Order: sequence, then C-alpha cells, then structure tokens
Amino acid sequence: MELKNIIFNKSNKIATITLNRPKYLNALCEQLIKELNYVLDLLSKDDAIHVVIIKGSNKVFAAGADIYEMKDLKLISHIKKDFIKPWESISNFKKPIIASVAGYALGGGCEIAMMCDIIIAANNAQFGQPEINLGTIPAAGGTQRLVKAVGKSKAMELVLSGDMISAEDALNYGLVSKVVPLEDLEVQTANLAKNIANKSLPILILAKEAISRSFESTLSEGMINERRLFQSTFELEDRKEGMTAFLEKRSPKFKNC
Ligand code: DAK
Repeated sequence: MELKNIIFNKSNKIATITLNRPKYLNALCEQLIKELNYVLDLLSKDDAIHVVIIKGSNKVFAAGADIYEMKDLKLISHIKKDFIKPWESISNFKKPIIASVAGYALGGGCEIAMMCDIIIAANNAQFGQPEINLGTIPAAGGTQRLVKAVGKSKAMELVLSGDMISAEDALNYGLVSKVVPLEDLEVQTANLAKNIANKSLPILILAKEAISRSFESTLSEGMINERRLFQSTFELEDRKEGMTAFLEKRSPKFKNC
C-alpha cells in the first residue's frame, strides 16, 4: 500500500509511525486509518519489532477525526459501515505502543493516544475531547478510556465543556506518564522505547495483556488472568534465562522464545 498520510520506519526493534497530514493538522481521515491498520498488521507479524511509537509533528499529534469526511454522514451510513472497527487495530495490537505527543491531541487524536499503552507528552501538548462543540460526542473511547484514566469528574468536565488541558494537567490527572520539554521528546521517547525493546518480546506481550485486561474485567478476574499469564511465562526459555542471568550476576540474553 502506498503510504500518503503516515511515515513509517523501523530500527533496532522499534518501529515509528509518524502521522503526517500537516495541511489538516493530522486529521484522521479514512485513508490515514487504513494506512495505520496496514502498517500495524505488518508490525504484528514482524518478530524483529518489539515496540511501536506513534507520533505526530511538533505542532500536532492529531486534531481529531476528519470533520470534512464526517460532515455529511447520516445515521444510515454508520449503521451500514462500522466506522469504529478500523480504529480498533490500535487497541487490539499485542505489542507495546508508545504515543509520543506534542501539540494538539484532540477528539480522535486524544482517543488514539489513549489506545496506546504509554503516553509521553511534550510540554506544549494539549489534550481534549471537543466533539461537544461540533454537536456530537466522542466515539472511539473518549467517554470510556478517559474516565478510567482521569476519573469521572474530570472526564465529565472535559467531554461536556470541550475544553483542552495542558500537558502538566494531563500528568497530574494521570492521563500521561511523563511530560518532557518539546526539544527532548524524541530522545526521551526513544530511550523508553529502547529500554522496553530490549526485553523479551513474548514476556512484553504477556505483561501488556495482563494490564490491558484489568481495564475490562473485575479485580478478581484480573487477578486470575494475571496468575495464569504469570504461570505461562514458566514455559518460556526467556523466563529461565532472566532468572539464571540474575543469579549469575550478568545481563540476560533473551531469545524471544
Ligand atoms: N478535521 C479536518 N480538518 C481539520 C481538523 C479536523 N479535525 N482540524 C483542523 N483541520 C484543518 C482546518 O480546517 C484547517 O484547514 P484549512 O482551513 O486551512 O483548509 C487546517 O486544518 C488548520 O486548522 P486551523 O486553521 O483551525 O488551525 P489552528 O492552529 O487555528 O487551530 C485547532 C488548531 C486544532 C485548535 C483547530 O484546528 C481545531 O479546533 N480543530 C478541530 C478539533 C476538533 O474539533 N477535533 C475533534 C474532531 S471530531 C469515530 C472515531 C473517532 C471520532 C469519530 C468517530 N468512529 C470510529 C466512528 C472522532 C471525532 C473527532 O475527533
């Protein structure tokens, strides 16, 4: 597939997807989402890749779904075509994804960041769910994941007012894991990605699955799932290697099996 709206590169176990539709502030048009799906599908099959970074430009992560494309839609088009489905490839992706956010992350842009596993924000980042100002409501998890991230009261405030919050506020509310100066964003994101990429891929996938399931289950179900996934690590050579390396006071050499 020819990539017109994203840039994609791979290096040392890390793939970086750059949203690249600058004229429309990376508005998430159907074609962009198709390209994202295509690349994520390739990456899911690529054993050499352990971590994915999704980023935008220094000015904008993504200003939401494409309003031009949505303007004339009717209920019947939503019923006939499941628009949400293609967006789910991000939340269904098994390997860790880091959202590296500078500038605006609004509407679907904020939702895509929340579908990722870790959000690192530059100090110029602004997050919001402004759909209310367009006469609609969030549709890709903005009323769901946001509540889990920041709690009901703050999620209500953001969704009902459409106001944006700064990176610092997003950090205080627990939406992002850290805020760094804009000029350090790339390096700090790369450092975290490198650290994660050096772990065993199957163990990363199991760890991610255990945490992701906690969002969709009760504590007791989550605990049972965690225990099963923990037990399953004992079938992996990398679990043995990790513990052996510790006791031999050396770095582990994971073989990803
Ligand atoms: N869609 C299309 N074009 C957009 C856009 C968007 N979301 N955001 C900006 N642009 C375009 C502008 O129209 C403008 O184009 P021209 O006029 O130059 O042709 C260009 O990008 C530059 O924008 P501005 O001139 O407005 O730039 P400023 O720096 O002045 O303002 C801004 C930046 C980000 C504050 C502003 O552009 C803005 O408020 N943008 C809209 C933000 C917004 O409302 N976002 C939420 C969109 S609704 C779904 C999944 C997800 C969704 C829905 C369904 N399913 C799977 C079913 C999500 C919905 C949304 O995200």
